[in-house]
Amino acid sequence: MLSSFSSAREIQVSQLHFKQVLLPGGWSREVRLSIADGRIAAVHVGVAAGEADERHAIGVPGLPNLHSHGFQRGMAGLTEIRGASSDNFWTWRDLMYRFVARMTPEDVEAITAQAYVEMLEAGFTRAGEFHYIHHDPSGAPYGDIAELGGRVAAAAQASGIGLTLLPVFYAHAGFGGQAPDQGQRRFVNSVDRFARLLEASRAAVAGCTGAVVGIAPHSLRAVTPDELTAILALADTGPIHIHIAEQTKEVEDCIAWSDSRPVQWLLDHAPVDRRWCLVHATHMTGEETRAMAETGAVAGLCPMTEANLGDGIFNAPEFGDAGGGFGVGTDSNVLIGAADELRQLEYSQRLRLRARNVISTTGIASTGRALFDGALAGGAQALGVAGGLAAGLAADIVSLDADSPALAGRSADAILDGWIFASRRSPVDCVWTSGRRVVTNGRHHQAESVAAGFRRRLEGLLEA
Ligand code: NGQ
Ligand code: ZN
Repeated sequence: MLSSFSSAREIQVSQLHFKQVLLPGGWSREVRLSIADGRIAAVHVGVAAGEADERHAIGVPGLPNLHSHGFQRGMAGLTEIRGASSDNFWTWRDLMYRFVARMTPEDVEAITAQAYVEMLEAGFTRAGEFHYIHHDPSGAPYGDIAELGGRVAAAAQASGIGLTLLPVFYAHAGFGGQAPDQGQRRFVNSVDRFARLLEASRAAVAGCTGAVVGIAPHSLRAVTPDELTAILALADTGPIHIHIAEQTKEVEDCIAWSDSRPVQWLLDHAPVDRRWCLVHATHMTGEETRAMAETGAVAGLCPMTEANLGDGIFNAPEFGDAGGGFGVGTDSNVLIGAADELRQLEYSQRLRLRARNVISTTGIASTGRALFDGALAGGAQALGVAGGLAAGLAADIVSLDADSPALAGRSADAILDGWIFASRRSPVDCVWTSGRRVVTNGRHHQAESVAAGFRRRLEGLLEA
């Protein structure tokens, strides 16, 4: 249907009607979302479905995935084998570096596209790509210094997922400016070259609707204080992400270097505020937890990866009590699922505290709702966008299958609890990003061709 008032350029309008939908103010019934030019043009509550409406039962906002390394999808499940001694994060990282060493630009694009298709099928509508493979296998820049950022953008465009690209500054193997090691050669830039990379990255995402470019000092391990100051000066208004306090060894090394724990050091030396996302922030004292919450920075939690890598468990109750906001990320992409991240987040707390319904707003909403609302608000903030279904915002929408057994007879918050805690198969039905439907019946429209490209690339990579 075309709007009648358009003159030179006609704006396409479509109308979705939901029996129940989660709006910023809560669940509403009989709702029409009018979509024009990729955005929600109007929200009408309490209206019967009309002839021009495409009808759906349940609608929720698409969730932001605030932390992804898309390429790591290609090695998912390949590191679940123990080496000669004990296995840990650092031995996993050695294997990851070996995987990185061989990847071509075509590999990066095909693997990232597969990750993004899976994200969309899971109900994520935007990815925060913490992107640090920049150079060719020898460590030399490509002719276009943002070649690989461009490949990530191409994957985002092909899948339709919203992209917040976070070009990463990575220069050292450990605290105190240690020289980078061989496995890190594809990541490394001087501050000057990083400035050029950042400019080129902004150009590389030009074709992606609604793309945002932020910056990401990789970690306090990989960036010196002077470099941190220098690259923060290059950031415009976009988000700033950093890995922090993920592993206990990192905390110990930071103390040995600075006499300070990582989060404490960062809060003392950097202008941390609402633009920041502190990824993991696993190991914090109570004092650090409260101080971080007060900055307004988002805790970028990646519960599935944190479990897979043996990182530890985030101090959620104290952080929440201090008013801290969180979002979730699929990080290593070992298993991509929005419900999975939210469930793991809550279950890790239950196991640690031997309690139930830990991440909840007492008596106000269910745990599923608290997890979903938290991840939506914090994720959007961390990715530099506004989240939720409201007029003027991007039409990033997920519909759920009301016939899914886990949703039987449910309404409102119980739907989210059924999805997150009780679904054997994902109830995600359709997904729209910027008003365009990219998933139907739980399947991405390009799922087959993207998976075929992914398989071809993996066969090449794994036999090499
Ligand atoms: C990453 N992964 O950037 O992919 C890191 C490992 C590094 C996690 N921190 C690389 N989970 O630390 O150098
Ligand atoms: Zn990461």
